[in-house]
Amino acid sequence: MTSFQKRVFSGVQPTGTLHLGNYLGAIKNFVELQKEFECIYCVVDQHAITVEQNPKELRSNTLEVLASFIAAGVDYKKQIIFQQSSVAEHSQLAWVFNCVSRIGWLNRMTQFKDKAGKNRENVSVGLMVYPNLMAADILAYLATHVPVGDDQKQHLELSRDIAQKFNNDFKVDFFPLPEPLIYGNATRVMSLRDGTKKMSKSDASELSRILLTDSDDDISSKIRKAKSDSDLIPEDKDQLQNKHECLNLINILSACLDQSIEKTLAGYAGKEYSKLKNDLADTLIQVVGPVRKEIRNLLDNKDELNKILQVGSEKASTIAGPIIKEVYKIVGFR
Ligand code: AQP
Repeated sequence: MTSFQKRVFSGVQPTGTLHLGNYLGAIKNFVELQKEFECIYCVVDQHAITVEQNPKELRSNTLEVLASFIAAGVDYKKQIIFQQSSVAEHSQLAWVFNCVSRIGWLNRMTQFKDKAGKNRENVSVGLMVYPNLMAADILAYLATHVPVGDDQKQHLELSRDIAQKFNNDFKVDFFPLPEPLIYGNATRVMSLRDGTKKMSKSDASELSRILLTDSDDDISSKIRKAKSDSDLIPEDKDQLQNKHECLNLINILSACLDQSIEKTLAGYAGKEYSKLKNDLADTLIQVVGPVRKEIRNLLDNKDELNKILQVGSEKASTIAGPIIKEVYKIVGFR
């Protein structure tokens, strides 16, 4: 069994301004992992076009996601940050994986079912084969670890299945089976309007999510209006199981303070929601405020951001190029 060099890969879609779920579920961990791993972070614009995008907005969202990575603390000089569509190897490997992956596997993907809904016959083929492209993103770098939010767990399992099937079909030990890194108190941050739905860029309600670009006033107002109930906050974690909105607020605060849910809950047990909401708003202002300011500064110099993407793409191609050449040899293209 080959021992693979440890390498982190993850991506974020430029489908809109990033929110607290993207930050706490993924990007905060991207920053932590730099201490231990070689990291490759990608703005996955090819994934974004699986649903309709306005080209001008897609271009500006790409720079905003890049700025958000850097503002959150990803070191673009030490790590690789780049745009998916500028490295052709992603599409090249995705085609090979379209032929390795099985339709039955894709049919089981819950994200596809959720996003396609009743419109299944009319959504793009890209939306269905999205997980094959995701496997290609990761495996084009032989990445071993993938930090993601909980919603991407099933796609990661599919990436492992594809890697395994490729290795078996061609009797090689070429691809690692990438491991999901899903950790922290905010692996699934929920909507502020409905504690059973994930916080998402595409939710119709602006009040459902805290954006990394929100002003202090926006943050306070969204948290004040966050759905809650008229009971007092329960004393223990088990009583939170059916109180989705309360659990979400406690989870977010715990993640921001890097402390356990039990410890956070102990501070609010038996109290009204107003105290929790005030403290959460203050904490979020401390967390989001500096990121917002840095995003704004970075977006003032778009030439510099474009240069960072260019350098990142060149570095990424240097790694992916020889790997795809090898894949082509294995499948019999050359
Ligand atoms: N609510 C969330 N809680 C925790 N993690 C989350 N992530 C997304 N939402 C949450 C994680 O953020 C990373 C980037 O996600 P993405 O933008 O590539 O795609 P997504 O998961 O589809 O995110 P959205 O916000 O719901 O986008 P749209 O609305 O465009 O589909 C991933 O690691 C994801 O797990």
